Amino acid sequence: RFADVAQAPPDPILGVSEAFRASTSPNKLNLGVGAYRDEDLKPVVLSVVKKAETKIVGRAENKEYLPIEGLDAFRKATVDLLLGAGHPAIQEGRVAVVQSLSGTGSLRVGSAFIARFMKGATVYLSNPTWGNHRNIFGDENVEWKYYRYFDADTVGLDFKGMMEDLTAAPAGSVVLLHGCAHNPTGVDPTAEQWGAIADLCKERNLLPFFDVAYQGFATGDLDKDAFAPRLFVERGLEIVVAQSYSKNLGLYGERVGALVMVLNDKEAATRCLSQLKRLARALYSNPPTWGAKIAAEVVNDKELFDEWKGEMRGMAGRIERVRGELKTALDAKYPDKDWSFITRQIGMFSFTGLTPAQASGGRRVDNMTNKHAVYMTRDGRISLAGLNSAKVDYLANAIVDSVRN
Ligand code: PLP
Ligand code: TYF
Repeated sequence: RFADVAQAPPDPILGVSEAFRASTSPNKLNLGVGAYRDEDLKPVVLSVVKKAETKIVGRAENKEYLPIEGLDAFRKATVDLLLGAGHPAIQEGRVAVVQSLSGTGSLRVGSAFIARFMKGATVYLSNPTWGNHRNIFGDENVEWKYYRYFDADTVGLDFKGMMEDLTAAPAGSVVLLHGCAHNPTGVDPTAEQWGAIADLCKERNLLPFFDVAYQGFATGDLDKDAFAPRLFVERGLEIVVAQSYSKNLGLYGERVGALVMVLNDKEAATRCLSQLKRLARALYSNPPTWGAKIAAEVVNDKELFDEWKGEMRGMAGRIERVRGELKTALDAKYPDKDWSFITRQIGMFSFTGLTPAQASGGRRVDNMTNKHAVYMTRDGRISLAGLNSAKVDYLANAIVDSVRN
């Protein structure tokens, strides 16, 4: 019966971690998965998370199911974080929110909603984008297409191409936008460009669907990193948002996130929430409790919230520092090449351009991994969260060797 089931390909990102674990090289460096590491390259549990957990344990709460839509204190916290506490949309009751299984699960609930209530709509994804976006929409049989995004020549945004492609998208299409710290390129639109994208979405009746996986990780400031979705709402657009606490609270394995719809009409928000619950009921019934309690505890407690902001600045700051050190090392080793893109890019990643389109066929990435034991994704992305000062010189040598040969 199952003899004909074909082997599925390994995930292009998580497969890198598997290969890293299998490597016996003493120099091996894992720059694949986007998960924060400290200067000793060890995973981090934030101090605010430990404090929140102690408080929650002290309350000796039960393990009852949460409601389908999740923990109320968390739902409030997550919308406050996204829009800013006291936002008119919150006061007017036109925000529908379900706690879901981190960013991925929230995106999937959004995808299921599109499949059911926006039949025939196409989702436009940036080229390139986080690889799982294609699975998330494809598995719901939602058609997806690319819009131009990354310009390899400038190592920046192809804003003109993006606007042309979105202008050509049929009215009623969905546009997937990275709220900040675009994965994998680290290239975000400017404030002015965000304004133009918002206006275009309004004019062409496109639904913006924000993937907010790095709020606080781009600039170290939660409010600045929510600039884009807040701007769209300010301009009267209805938006859908998938939020994740994997990176900013370091809750990766706890699966904490939310799917949020900010609408212009309270009654529509009530009905949409009822349908989101209907979808979640069949997908997983109700979300997990522990991580949601932690996130709610941190966001809703002034002292913990302020401490969290400090820890987030610390994480974003460490990444920014190794970014600068890597650029300095590359400038010194290979001064004829312009490495300024490294410090222009934002967030956890650097898109090194080590494999310009199909041209090198991944040859340069192969050299990085096979010769230098630097594990990274084949699109040329490196996670700077996996780098420390001690390894900068080693990495710079590997990059120069791979670019030259
Ligand atoms: N979206 C983007 C762009 C991401 O980079 C990630 C994680 O790397 C996610 C969503 C979702 O991650 P999670 O499901 O752990 O929240
Ligand atoms: O590094 C990235 O881009 C992510 C990381 O369940 C990740 O793909 C890993 C596991 C997961 C979600 C995201």
